[in-house]
Amino acid sequence: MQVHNVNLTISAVRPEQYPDAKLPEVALAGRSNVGKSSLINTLINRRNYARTSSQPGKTQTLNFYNIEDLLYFVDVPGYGYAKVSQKEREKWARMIETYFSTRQELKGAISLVDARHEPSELDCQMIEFLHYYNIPVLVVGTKIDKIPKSKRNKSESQIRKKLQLTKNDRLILFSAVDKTGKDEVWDWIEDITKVN
Ligand SMILES: Nc1nc2c(ncn2[C@@H]2O[C@H](COP(=O)(O)OP(=O)(O)OP(=O)(O)O)[C@@H](O)[C@H]2O)c(=O)[nH]1
Ligand SMILES: [Mg+2]
Repeated sequence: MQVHNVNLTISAVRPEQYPDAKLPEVALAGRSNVGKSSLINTLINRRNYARTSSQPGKTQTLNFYNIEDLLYFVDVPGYGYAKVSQKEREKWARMIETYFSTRQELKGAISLVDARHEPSELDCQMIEFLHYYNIPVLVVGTKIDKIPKSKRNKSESQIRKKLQLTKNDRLILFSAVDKTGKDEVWDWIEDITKVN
């Protein structure tokens, strides 16, 4: 998809604040700093539309990006940032649970993991959570420009194994630097949301 029109429609914490445009939604989740905002920027061909963070753990709202009035990307605040208080964590968990368990417009989730490392326990919990709610999953392994080509297959199988991905879960290795995987990610999104 060639994207020309993007709007940050709303930053929401409660269901009353979600947009009511009835467009399909794709959520992006992953630990803080994994590259969620960078993936959005790459998909929409902007350098810094979705703010990439100099301050990890900062974004604590669901950010809805309206893409061409066809669909929304929902940037989910990152998990696993050490300096976030227990109270903030609980607030985050409630917000996420509410959104993923009730949102009719949600068609699928992109779960990002850093392809350079074995996925963390929190990454595993996120996948379990998405499976539990029967949400179609695309796992994106980020920052693969930092992995030599000869080691990418190994990284892929490590991610599949650790996250216990099923045959219904797609896995795509991605780089916001050299755009590897961008077209495949768009294909999955178009497929899941039935827009193109
Ligand atoms: N080399 C490389 N760096 C990347 C890539 N994607 C993101 N980064 C860098 O990783 C850092 C974090 O990226 P963000 O896109 O802000 O991560 P985020 O998941 O949105 O972070 P939070 O909003 O804090 O949850 C930034 O310094 C990016 O430039 C990539 O594909 N390759
Ligand atoms: Mg971000």
